[in-house]
Amino acid sequence: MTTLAIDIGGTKLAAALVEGDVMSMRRACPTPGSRTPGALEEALRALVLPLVKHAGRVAVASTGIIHNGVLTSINPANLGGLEHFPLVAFLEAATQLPVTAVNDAQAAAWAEFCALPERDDMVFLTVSTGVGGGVVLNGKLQTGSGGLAGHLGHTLADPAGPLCGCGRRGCVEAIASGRGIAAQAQGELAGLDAKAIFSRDTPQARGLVASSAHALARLIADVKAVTDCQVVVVGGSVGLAEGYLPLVKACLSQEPDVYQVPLRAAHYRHDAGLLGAALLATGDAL
Ligand code: ADP
Ligand code: BMX
Ligand code: ZN
Repeated sequence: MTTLAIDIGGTKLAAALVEGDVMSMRRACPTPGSRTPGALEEALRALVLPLVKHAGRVAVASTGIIHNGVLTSINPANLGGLEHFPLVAFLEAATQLPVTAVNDAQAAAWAEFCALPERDDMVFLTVSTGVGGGVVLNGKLQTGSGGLAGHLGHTLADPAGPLCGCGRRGCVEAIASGRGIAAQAQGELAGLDAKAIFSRDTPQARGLVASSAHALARLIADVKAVTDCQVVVVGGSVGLAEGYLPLVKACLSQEPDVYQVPLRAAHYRHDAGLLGAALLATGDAL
């Protein structure tokens, strides 16, 4: 059966048809910035309706805590201020198909786990609009009793750091994410997004990228201590940006030996969330 996979991120929405690990008719559009669900509903309808007739089910990977089919933002700033959205109920009504939903980084973790040559314990980290995570231990994706498991972007990087949209001060996300990088920019970089900041070769731009990589490397050392995982896979548009992973590797190498863990770029690149949602919906592991 063909799955219509949907990825709801803080910056972009993507959808595609998935059979096995083959993806077709991929479409994407910007995530609307609105505190009300109407704009997201409209964007989702326009994105998925052309694909619905080809599919037998819908599988969603979405930013936010996904529990019992409902999306709750831990950091509403990452979703245009939207705090609560009845994701599964809305998509079932809009498509008339059965719908499953899981957090975007948890979904991507599952796809990336399935791509590993050995089914090692692994942690996936996305550095994108936010910083998300997914943990696979003993072959099982950890979602937690309420969907919160793996929200590693909201662990502490700096108690004196910037306020995070989740209400905590100094989360990894507030320093390392695309939004965090952009929010800290000043002077000639003020108002630019992370993509533009990465393209600038100035001391401030290099400093913001280096702080992000440092915070991520320290998080990875913490993750190693908590899970003893054998590999960490990094995705998201910031995580996959040219030169970023080597910076993270260089920072991690400064930590003591016990915290060292191999780092890899996401095998499925920007499609890990779409594919992982589809795989979880079918119960397949590649
Ligand atoms: P989403 O969060 O919607 O899943 P992305 O993974 O594309 O989307 O992450 C969006 C963030 O990545 C934005 O902050 C954007 O500025 C940044 N970004 C996009 N492309 C690049 C790039 N080539 N280099 C660095 N940052 C990028
Ligand atoms: C935030 C949080 C996570 C998400 C992560 C990455 C919200 C809306 N999202 O920490 O659930 O996994 O961002 O999301 O609270 P992305 O949009 O950057 O992929
Ligand atoms: Zn936070």
